[in-house]
Amino acid sequence: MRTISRNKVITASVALGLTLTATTAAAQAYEPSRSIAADNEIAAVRDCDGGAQIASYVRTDNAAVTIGENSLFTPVPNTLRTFTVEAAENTAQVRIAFFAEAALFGAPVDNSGATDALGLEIRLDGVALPAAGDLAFTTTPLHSNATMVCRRVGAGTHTVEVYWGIVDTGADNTLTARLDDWALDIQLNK
Ligand SMILES: [Ca+2]
Ligand SMILES: [Ca+2]
Ligand SMILES: [Ca+2]
Repeated sequence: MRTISRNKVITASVALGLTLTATTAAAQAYEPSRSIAADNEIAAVRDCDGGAQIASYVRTDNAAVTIGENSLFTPVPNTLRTFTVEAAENTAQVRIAFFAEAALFGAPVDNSGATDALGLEIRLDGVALPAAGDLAFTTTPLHSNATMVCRRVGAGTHTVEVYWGIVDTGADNTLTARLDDWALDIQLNK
């Protein structure tokens, strides 16, 4: 069963790579609410050990998209993808990585303390995977950033979609966010 208890692992993405920081949420200045229920079936979503590769799906887009402030996260255009796990496979590991040039405009120059951020969620079958649940994808203009999540799923058709939104901590800034030159990498393994 999936639960909606809050995940305590925050993934911080940095330019051209991944840095994972395990800490408590209380220690982070940036702590947006999830926009939807999160998948916290810990054993299924924290450690993913797959076998032989089944399929690989990579999609890229070099068109910039921009959003303003909204209380709801919204889909990143063209990131909705479906994949199928054949009945004969029974289950498969799915590993989903998202890379993009990301920018948040309008935040205070040092953006310390009550941090504003571009938040990002990778949703599998409509549920945010936890590593991306509290993810500040960027807090400043123009970095190439990345994040990755994983899960074992059952036979059938599954959907992946990336969502994003702006978190204006303190509601005291006029913020816009932009994604450009992104890649969505979906890998299926036995
Ligand atoms: Ca571009
Ligand atoms: Ca603010
Ligand atoms: Ca604002």
